[in-house]
Amino acid sequence: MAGPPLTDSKHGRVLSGRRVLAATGAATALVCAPGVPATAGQLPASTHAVAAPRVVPAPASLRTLPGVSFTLTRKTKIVARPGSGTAGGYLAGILRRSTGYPIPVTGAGGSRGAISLVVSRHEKGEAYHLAVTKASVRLEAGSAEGLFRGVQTLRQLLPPAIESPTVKPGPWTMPGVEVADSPRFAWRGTMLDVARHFFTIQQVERYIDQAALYKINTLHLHLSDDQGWRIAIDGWPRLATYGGSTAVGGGKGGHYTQADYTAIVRYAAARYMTIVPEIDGPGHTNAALASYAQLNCDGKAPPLYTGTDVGFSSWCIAKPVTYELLNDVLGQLARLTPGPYLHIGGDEAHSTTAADYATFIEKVGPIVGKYGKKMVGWNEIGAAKIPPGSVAQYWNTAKGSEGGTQTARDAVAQGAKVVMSPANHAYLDMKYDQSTPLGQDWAGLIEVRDSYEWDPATLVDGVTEKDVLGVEAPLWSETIVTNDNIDYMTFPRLPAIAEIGWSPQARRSWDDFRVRLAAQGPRWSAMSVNFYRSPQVPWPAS
Ligand code: TNX
Repeated sequence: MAGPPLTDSKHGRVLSGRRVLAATGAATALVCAPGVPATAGQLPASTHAVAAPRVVPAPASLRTLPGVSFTLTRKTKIVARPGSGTAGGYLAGILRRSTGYPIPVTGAGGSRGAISLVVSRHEKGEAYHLAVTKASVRLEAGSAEGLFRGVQTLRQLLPPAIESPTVKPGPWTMPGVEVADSPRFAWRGTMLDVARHFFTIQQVERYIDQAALYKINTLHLHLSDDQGWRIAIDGWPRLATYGGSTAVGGGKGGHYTQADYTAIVRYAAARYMTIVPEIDGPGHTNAALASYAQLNCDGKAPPLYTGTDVGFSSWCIAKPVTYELLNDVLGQLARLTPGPYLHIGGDEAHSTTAADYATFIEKVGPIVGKYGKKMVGWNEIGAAKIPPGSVAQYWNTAKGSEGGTQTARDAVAQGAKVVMSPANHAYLDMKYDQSTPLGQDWAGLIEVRDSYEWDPATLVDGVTEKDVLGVEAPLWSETIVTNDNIDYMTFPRLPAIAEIGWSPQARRSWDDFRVRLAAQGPRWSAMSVNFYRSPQVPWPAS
């Protein structure tokens, strides 16, 4: 993958000097900036160092305008034209905290000196166009969602301290650029396993904001597993109160009320992020089986489980009560979830016969459909009959036509799309190297470069670009407890997966990515993100 460096645009306007500077980690270029007095005999008139653009994910096209820059002042306002949704308020919230400027958001007004957000007929979906010139910043998109994605690029053009929660001195100068950008894939996801360890609403919201900065638009919540059931279900109260009462290691667990879940959905929606709820089955069901004896084939409830084994539990496939429960659970989740998907799990059903597994998937698919949703399942679902329009999430480590890839092809043959989460590239719970204090290593060690250097369109034979809906980086939480733990495993690997999902394959190269990634480090420091300082990345000295 030898894509061109980001700043070396197709217009060829970007100077090689910046690339040399970038390679040393001192990513600065000299551009004009108002308000900075020039000292006679020094550099050309009114100059100070402004960082060259280092945007992740790489925009489809970015042209730097030499000698041009825009500086935020106490007078800067955001003009958010009708239809621009939450983008203006979100951006203002970030800028106000660190600049201390009032940054009013108005629906109308002149564009001079302002940041204008405009919904335009010329762009479609998440595509956006961003022009930073001396006089103004203009962001155009075909939808509010596109403006929100463009805002993430705009943030990254400002100095890292813009992400600070407290007032910093500035100056707040961005380099002049023209960006034309749109995503490669529709599904750019991450997953939080709130079942092995429970995370509070505030923790989930923090994660949503971190992921949004990298244009992630899908948050998959793994709401049930052997160790915990995390969502209150009307008519089945013990699922949450008993099944959710513990966690891996025997901690106190927890669950979301339906109001809590709705709060998360709303928070995500304001960031144009779709929630995909997962109720795993037929395996990974011990917490539910422990909560209601009648769900078990032998009528006996097993004890709660707080270990980390997989594959020992199964719904009772022959009992009607299994489907009565799932009808209630999926019906309630469908009502609470505006997004089009319900994830039914389907992985590692080692205690379910192949015939029972197929029966189960074939019964659940129509329940999902009845509630107007599309079924998502781990790639094993391809072995069963699935409704067209389903989504298979590929998690195996095999490549080409090796073991595990056949079910993905089987799913595609039935009209499904594939979300790529190969465990040996995309799993955020794998260790970086042998010394990583958290995580697992069953799928291998995943340094940042391993998470970056793969192509979803060529990983599995018979699953090509048109079959791929997108990518997702799951964070399984057997070893993950605190925000610091979440941060450490997620950063810098989630931005790598986000770039795979967003940027054109031809624009991606590790040598270019690692330099842009390095520029994120000071941003994460400003945000108090406890990231892993990979030796593969030329972090700037701080
Ligand atoms: C496999 S991958 C699992 C999860 C574990 C994870 C740990 C998949 C669909 N299932 O149950 O948490 O490995 O890495």
